[in-house]
Amino acid sequence: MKNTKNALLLIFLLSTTLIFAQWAIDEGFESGTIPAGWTTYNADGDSYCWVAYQSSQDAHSGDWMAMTQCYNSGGNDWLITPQVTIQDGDSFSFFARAWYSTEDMNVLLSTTGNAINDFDVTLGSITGLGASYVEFSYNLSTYAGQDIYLAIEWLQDTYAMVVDDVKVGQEASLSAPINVQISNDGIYVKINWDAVTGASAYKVYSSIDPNGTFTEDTTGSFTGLRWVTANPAVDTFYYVTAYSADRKTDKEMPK
Ligand SMILES: [Ca+2]
Ligand SMILES: [Ca+2]
Repeated sequence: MKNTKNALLLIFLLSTTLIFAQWAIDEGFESGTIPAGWTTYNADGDSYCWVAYQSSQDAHSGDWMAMTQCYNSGGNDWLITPQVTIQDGDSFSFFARAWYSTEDMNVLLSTTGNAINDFDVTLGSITGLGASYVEFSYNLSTYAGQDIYLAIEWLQDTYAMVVDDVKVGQEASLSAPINVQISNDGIYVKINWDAVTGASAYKVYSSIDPNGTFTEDTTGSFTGLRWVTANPAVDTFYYVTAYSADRKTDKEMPK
């Protein structure tokens, strides 16, 4: 560690931890089809089953959703994900709603095949699902290391059911900024770093005590991957974090 006038240049990295899990399935049906690898069963035998349906005002995201319907009673159609290998911390989540009034559904899991009878684990049995989107989420850590299928079984209550934004896995963690460098010309402190994949914003934190509490430093201004502030009156320590939505990386000090 070397000290320059009014700004400390820190040589060590606080952390290089990088765990990069991510969504194995992240399906909003925006391709306009039920994608290859998915399976549907028209269990009620009528002429309708799960399809991709276009309506921007009814989709949870984008313009498309998965939808099934029945004009009689006893509608029962299955929407099944591709086989997916589960990692610790993974979850299965999706948004669902009735087209109108209410619908029922089972959320099911198979550790074997993707035939209807293979789905012998019931994650949830939902009755009275209303016409506003509800997010359903199930922790799959119990199945870490296993290859599974996940199913949404629609049980008709009224008319039709909608599903969108089906996700299996977990949010990718951002890596910490790297090549964080600091300079101090006696007028300005300038910090720059390499872009972090997936980051939408960065924040700089500072403290006059390296073992003290760092707080977000709003004295400076960002220009892309550079942050500049007036040379502080006292020695100051900094670190940089990357953000995407509400995610935050490990802190990374300049070197
Ligand atoms: Ca969508
Ligand atoms: Ca059907």
